[in-house]
Amino acid sequence: MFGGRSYPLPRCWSFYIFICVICQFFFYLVILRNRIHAEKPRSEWLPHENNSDWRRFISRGPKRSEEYYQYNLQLSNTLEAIRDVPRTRHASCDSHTYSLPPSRQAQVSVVISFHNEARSMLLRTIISLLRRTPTDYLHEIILVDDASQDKTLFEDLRPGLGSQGRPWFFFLTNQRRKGLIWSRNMGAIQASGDYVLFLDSHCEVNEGWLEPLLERLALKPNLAVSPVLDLIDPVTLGYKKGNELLKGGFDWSLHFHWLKRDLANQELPEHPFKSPVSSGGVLMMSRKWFLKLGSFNSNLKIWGGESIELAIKLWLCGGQIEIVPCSRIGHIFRRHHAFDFPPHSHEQQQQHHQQEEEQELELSPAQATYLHNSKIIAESWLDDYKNMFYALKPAARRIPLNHTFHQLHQLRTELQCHRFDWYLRHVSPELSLMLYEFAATGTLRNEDRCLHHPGVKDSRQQLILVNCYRDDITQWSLFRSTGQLSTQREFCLGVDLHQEVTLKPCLRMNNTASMSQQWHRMDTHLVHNETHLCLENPVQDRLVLAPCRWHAVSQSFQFSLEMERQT
Ligand code: UD2
Ligand code: MN
Repeated sequence: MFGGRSYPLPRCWSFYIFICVICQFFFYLVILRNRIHAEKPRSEWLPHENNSDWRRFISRGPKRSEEYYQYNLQLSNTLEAIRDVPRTRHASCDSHTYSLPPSRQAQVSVVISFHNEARSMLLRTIISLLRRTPTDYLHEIILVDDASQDKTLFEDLRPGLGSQGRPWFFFLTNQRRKGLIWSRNMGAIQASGDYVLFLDSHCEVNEGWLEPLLERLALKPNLAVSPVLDLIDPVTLGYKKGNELLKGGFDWSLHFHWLKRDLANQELPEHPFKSPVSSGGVLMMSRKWFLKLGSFNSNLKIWGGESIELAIKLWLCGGQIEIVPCSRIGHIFRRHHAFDFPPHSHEQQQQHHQQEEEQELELSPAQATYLHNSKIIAESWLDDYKNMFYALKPAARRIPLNHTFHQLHQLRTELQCHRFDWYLRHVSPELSLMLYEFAATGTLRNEDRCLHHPGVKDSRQQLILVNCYRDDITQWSLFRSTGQLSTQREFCLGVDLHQEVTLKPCLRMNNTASMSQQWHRMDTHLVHNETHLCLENPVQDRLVLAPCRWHAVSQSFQFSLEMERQT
C-alpha cells in the first residue's frame, strides 16, 4: 500500500528534529524581532554610551564656535545621546490611567524644522522621541533642513536611523533658506498621521510626554495642545522644571508673554488649562484641522509670530488651546538668535525697496521680519483693534506687504470665525484689561524726539530723547490707578530730592505708588504730583523738571495712544 522507498527509522527522526529546530528558530526570531520592535524603536543609535557610531556622526559635523549655536556645544557633544532627565511633572500624572484613543486612529507625525543645529543636539531631540514615545503611536518623524551649512548631515544621519519600518523618517531639504514657518507647513503637508506635533530641534521630550496630550485631543478634536516647556540651560544644559502656573499670551505690540494662570476653585496645578496662546511653537493638533485652518500663515517670513497667528485663528474659528502640565518637553531657551535673518523678499526689486525702507526705519533684519509678521497678524485678525498695534508700533505702518488679504477673508467667512472682540471677551481678558488699565500708552514724544531708556545694562538708568522710529524705542504706560509712568521693564519715571528726573524700579507700598513716582496729565503736559512741576525737554536730548508753562512746546508730550480725553 505504501509504495516507494521507505527510510530507515533513525534517519527519518533526525529529519523531523531538524525541521522542528528550524521552525523553532524562526518562531523565536519573529517573536524576538517583534519584541525588540515593541520595546525599542529600531535606531542603531539607541546608544550605549560611547557608541562609536554616534561619536563618529558628531565628529563629521562642521567645527563651529559656541556663539554660532548659542549653547554649550562642547558639553552637548560629550553628553550621551540620551540621558536621564528629572521627572518634572506632578506625581499624580504617573498614577493617572490615561484614556487613549486606539493607536490606529491616533498616529502622530512629528515635524522638526531646523537651521544650523548642532548634530549632537538634533540627534538628542530625535533619540529622546524614539525612546520616550509609545511606538504604536509614533508614525513618523519629518526633518526639514532649512538650508543649513552642514551639507552632509542627512547623508550621515540616515544610515543610523535605518530605512525600514516605523516610525518612518522623512528628510526634506530646502535648497534656499525658507524659514521655519514655511518649512513646518511643508512638513505638515508631507505628513500622513492623524496628529501633527511641531517641535524645535533642541528639545528633549520627558517620560510620558505623549499620553496626556493624546487624551485631551481624543476628547476634543478641534483642540490644539502644548506641553509645559521645561528649561534646558544653554550653558550648563541642566534640565529644570518649567512653570505650570503660566499661560501663553501677547501684548498689543504682538509680543509673546507668559501670563499668570489663575487657578479656579478645585482646579489643581497639574490639570490641563485653557491658554490664549500655546507654549510657543511646540504644539500638537489634528493634521486635518491644521490644514483646514490654512496652516501657519504662509506670508509670515522666517521666524516669529506664527504661534500667535495660529492661536488667534484657532480660538476665533472654532478651536481651543490647552496647556497640559502632565506632558513635559525640555527646550533650550537661547538668549539670542543663533541665525541671521535674510532680507525677506525673493524678488530683487522688492528686496531692494524693502531693504531701503528697513534702513530708513533703522531696523535690523530680525526686527523688520518680526514687525512684518506682526503687521500681517494685525491686518488679518485684529479688526479695528489694529490701531492699538499701530499706535505702539508706528514703524509697522511703513513696512510694505506683498500680498492681499482676499484668501484670509474667504477663510474667515468659510469657517464663520468670530471677530477679534470675541477673543478679548472670552479668551484673553488680560489683553482687554490693558486697554482700561492705562490712561495713555506707547512712545512718549516731544516734538520729533521720543523719550528712550537704552536698557537695564546702563547703570545710570540714563534717559535720552531719540528718533521715534527706532524699533527698540521705549514704550511707556501711564497707569490710571497709580499715576505711575512705567517702561515695559517696570522702571518708573520719578523725581529725586534734588528735583532731578530719575528712572528707578517702580515702587509700591500698600498698593499705592511712591509719591515721587506719581504723575498726572494736564492737557499734553506731564505734571509731577508731589512738586506740581512739569516735565520738560529744554535742549534737544535733556529732560528736566520746571515750573509749568502751558504754551511751552518743550513741555508738550504725546503718547502714541491716549485713552483719556485730555483736560
Ligand atoms: C520660539 C518657539 C518656536 C517658534 C519661534 C517663533 C518655543 C520652544 N520655540 O522660538 O517654536 O514658534 O519662537 O517663530 O516656543 N529654524 C528654521 N529656520 C529658520 C530659523 C529657525 O528651521 O530660518 C528652526 C530652528 O532651528 C529651531 C526652530 O526653528 O528648531 C525655532 O527657532 P529657535 O529655536 O531659534 O527659536 P525660539 O526657541 O526662540
Ligand atoms: Mn527654540
